[in-house]
Amino acid sequence: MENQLKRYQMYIGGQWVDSASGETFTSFNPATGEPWCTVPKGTAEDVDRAVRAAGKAFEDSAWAKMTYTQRGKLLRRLGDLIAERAEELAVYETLDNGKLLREMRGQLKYLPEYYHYFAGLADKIHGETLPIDKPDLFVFSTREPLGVVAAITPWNSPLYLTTLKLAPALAAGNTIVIKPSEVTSASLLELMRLVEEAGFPPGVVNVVTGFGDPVGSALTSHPWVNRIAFTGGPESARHVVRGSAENFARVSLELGGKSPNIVFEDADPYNAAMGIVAGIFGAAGQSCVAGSRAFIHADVYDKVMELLVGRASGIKIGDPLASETEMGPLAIPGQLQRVEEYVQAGLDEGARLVFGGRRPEGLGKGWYYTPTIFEDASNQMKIAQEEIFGPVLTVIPFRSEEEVVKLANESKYGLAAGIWTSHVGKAHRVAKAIRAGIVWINTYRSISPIAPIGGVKFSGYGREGGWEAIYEYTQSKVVWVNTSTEPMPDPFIMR
Ligand code: TXE
Repeated sequence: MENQLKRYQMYIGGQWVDSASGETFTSFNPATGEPWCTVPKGTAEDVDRAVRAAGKAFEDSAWAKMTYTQRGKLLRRLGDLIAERAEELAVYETLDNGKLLREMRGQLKYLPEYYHYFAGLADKIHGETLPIDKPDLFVFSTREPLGVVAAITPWNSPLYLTTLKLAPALAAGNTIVIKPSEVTSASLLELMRLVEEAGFPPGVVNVVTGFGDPVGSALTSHPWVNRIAFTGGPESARHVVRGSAENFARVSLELGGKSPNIVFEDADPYNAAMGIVAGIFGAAGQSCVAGSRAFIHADVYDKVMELLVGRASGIKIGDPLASETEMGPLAIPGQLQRVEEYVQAGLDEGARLVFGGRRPEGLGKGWYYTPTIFEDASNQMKIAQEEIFGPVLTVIPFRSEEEVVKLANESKYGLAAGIWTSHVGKAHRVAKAIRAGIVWINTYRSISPIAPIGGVKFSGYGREGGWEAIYEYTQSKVVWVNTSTEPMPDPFIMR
């Protein structure tokens, strides 16, 4: 069986290699539950080799000597190559994580925009002249790359979440070692062929595949790593932050959320209902910005629920490669089990199941789950407080703006929020009052390379995307020049 599977290698220092141990692991297709490829099971030794390759490329290589404009050209070329291969890359993502080919195709076709955006920024990274408050001193700052970046990604949107780290890190002149989720290694390894074809010098981009322990932990605690960009769950994030203490590496964390989607009485009920569907059933709820708590004003509750349940009950579940499918399977059996446990917790705590709450029939061995809606729930229940990362929505009615802002903010998370209203003043008031890194008004799950993403509170810190990302991957250096012809003043006082 093993022999028939596609066999991948890792990409370290410009070479395609097996793991130092020679061991591999298998990746499964969530739509069928069948294995489809093998991937090297990386070790701490592989990590060390990759980080050293990245360190060398940063210190002393063609990359280190390149102008920012040249680096921008390479990034642009990579974006162009991704555009040419978008369809194929999208299929690899779907085979690995079970998300709709439609959605992955959309993401992959849009991905080049990120490389083009950061390619454009590459030669606009500059410092400032500082009008210092002392005579005879000319002072300026430059913005410099940080060094070796470690990027750790989850399984839900492998190349998109990699790109949010890779594109700005390279635009700023860093080098990088990427560890993809053990669930979804294939598309990143395919991307490395394009990195090679684009002409990035060896060691600038490296991939070590494998598990959190030992690959993730060896990477985040490696003494040569200067910056860690992590997307995933809070438990692993704690390990990452501890690992970073070894080298005081700068860290950014994107850890998901329990995002509120708020429907006011003056909202367009159809748009609001579809916004809720998009927020929680898009990607089968396996999205860091999933709008998993819907707060609906009591005056429009029945109307919006009718539209919402009507659309959710009509969602076509099935083969993620088929064009008519609207919801595919969950990525891993563990995720399916996690969803089932949360649904049981909701029932045990007294919430009422309006729709779903089971595995659909007739879909073979795939890891499918129905869209699920709970009502009669309180905001304190587990299903309203913990990130489920599956197609499970908790709906709670409200009566006033003040009440809903309090409910929305009563969460340890703070990644995203949706507001549905036709009242412009209310939209702005609530957007300001919500503690989250992203607020969408009369839309949901919109993304762009120009807009930063990131959370507050338990959702993590740091931002990905937008101009801010350049700051995340650079640091300033201040240079003081004495222009005076006078002898040095008293050496025992600060100047
Ligand atoms: O994430 P993990 P998992 C949430 C979601 C999900 C939960 C767990 O709620 O159910 O997290 O998902 C690597 N040092 N999100 O288990 O384990 C790991 O190998 C360094 C939210 O997939 O955090 C993988 O590459 N790295 C999220 C990455 O961390 C370690 C998306 C994420 O895996 C490590 C996915 C360690 N000690 C899940 N241990 C979002 N925000 O989008 C593991 N890893």
